[in-house]
Amino acid sequence: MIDLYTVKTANGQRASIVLEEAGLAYDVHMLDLTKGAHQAPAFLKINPLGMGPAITDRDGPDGKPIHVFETLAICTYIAEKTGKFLPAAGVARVEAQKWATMVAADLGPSFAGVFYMGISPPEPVPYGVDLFQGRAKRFLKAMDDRLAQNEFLAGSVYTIADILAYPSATTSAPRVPGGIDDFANIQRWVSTVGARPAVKKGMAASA
Ligand SMILES: N[C@@H](CCC(=O)N[C@@H](CS)C(=O)NCC(=O)O)C(=O)O
Repeated sequence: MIDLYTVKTANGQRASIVLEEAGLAYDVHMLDLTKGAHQAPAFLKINPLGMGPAITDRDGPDGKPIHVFETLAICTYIAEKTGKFLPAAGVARVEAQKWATMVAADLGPSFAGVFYMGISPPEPVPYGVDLFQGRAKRFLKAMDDRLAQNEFLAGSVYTIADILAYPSATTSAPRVPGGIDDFANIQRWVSTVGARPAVKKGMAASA
């Protein structure tokens, strides 16, 4: 059994989608950020960074419980535990890791930057908003070009790169003007990925 500590954002949705896709049983614990649940001492023992999502796998390596935080690490952990959604070797594995890292390290933080510069402060910070919107658009364009040539981000197989990217392209992209309107290949991919029953359930679990 896995305990999922989630949030109602793209990051939380990534974690619940990968658990649904893997077909693992999990209990949902919703973290209310507005009430500081992510800073509670008990949660800091699970994720010392004080951010959601995180998971506790009661049946981790060597049968011992393990805590996993950071969405890229959560998706990789579940993929390796189940042998699903991360090819074992070869070009598809490298591509999955490249695009999964791009989403976690570049695209997601650009949307976070738009939030911290333009949505959460009492007065938007124009330089920051322009910077992060521009970066988000640049990374979306790269994704769109990739999806023009490939069904999925890693190539012909659905992987954790798609699982990480889907909530960014749906929940977060409206933070930039036009969202994904100019990106026909991302729209086609959103339709394909969004039709998967596990993706629908995973999105609903962190909504
Ligand atoms: N790099 C982290 C980002 C996680 C993150 O930013 N979580 C947000 C909610 S979407 C959060 O808990 N923020 C609270 C805070 O930063 O204090 C990941 O991929 O898991």
